[in-house]
Amino acid sequence: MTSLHIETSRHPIDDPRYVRQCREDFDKAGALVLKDFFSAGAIAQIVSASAPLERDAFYANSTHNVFLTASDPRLPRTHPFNQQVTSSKGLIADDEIPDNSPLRDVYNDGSFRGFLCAVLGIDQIHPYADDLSSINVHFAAEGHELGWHFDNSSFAVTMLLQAPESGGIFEYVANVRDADAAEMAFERVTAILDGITPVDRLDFSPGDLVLFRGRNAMHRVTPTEGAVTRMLVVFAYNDQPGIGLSESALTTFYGRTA
Ligand SMILES: O=C(O)CCC(=O)C(=O)O
Ligand SMILES: [Fe+2]
Repeated sequence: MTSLHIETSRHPIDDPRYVRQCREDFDKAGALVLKDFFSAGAIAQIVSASAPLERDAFYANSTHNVFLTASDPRLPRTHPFNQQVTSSKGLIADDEIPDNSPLRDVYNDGSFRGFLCAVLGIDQIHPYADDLSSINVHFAAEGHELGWHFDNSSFAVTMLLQAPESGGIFEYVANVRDADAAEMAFERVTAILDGITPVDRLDFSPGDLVLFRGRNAMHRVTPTEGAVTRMLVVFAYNDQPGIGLSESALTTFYGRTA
């Protein structure tokens, strides 16, 4: 148990019984929150190293549809393709994360990667081939939010670094669509956007590890309330080697390609 920064006595990620339980819980709910997964010392170090980077954060074009696709002027304004939501959070990319950050130790840790593979049910896990996508830190200052969307990737691995005073709540509706079957679920999407469908909340605190299947679950983060910025790290991986975002996707998400 040498995994740096991970509370392995509470979360024995090398123990097959513990791993099986996590996988069952994740499969059942489509989400998994492992409380106090990271050591408090590591979180404190990451927060103090990340907070000064907020002023360099990139703020992408602030509106998009739920599918993160282009709108379609041939369809009615009310069609989900044309319903724009706001995402005003900022981020820093992998190449801005210091080389000595504990985030890199965790991201590269063999036991951690093995644990993710086992829980996600994949054979391999690889970093992104581009220089920007693998580790990102998100910042949502007061009033900033992440609008309703489906992720492009089939799974997300995140850790909250700093909770806001209030707001900044992760809301979701599981199994809205089946992306692999090219299902768009326009009616269900509309009912969520219109506030008709009840939504679930995922409750997590700084240091908790969160695994989430965001491709078929529609989700958002509500606006931060109060003066404390919501800060969160996204650990992004692929199940195939050598995959990077396209230049146009990099430009959309980061405003640059390198
Ligand atoms: O900030 C969060 O908790 C979720 C982030 C998210 O959904 C995303 O980056 O796609
Ligand atoms: Fe997402």
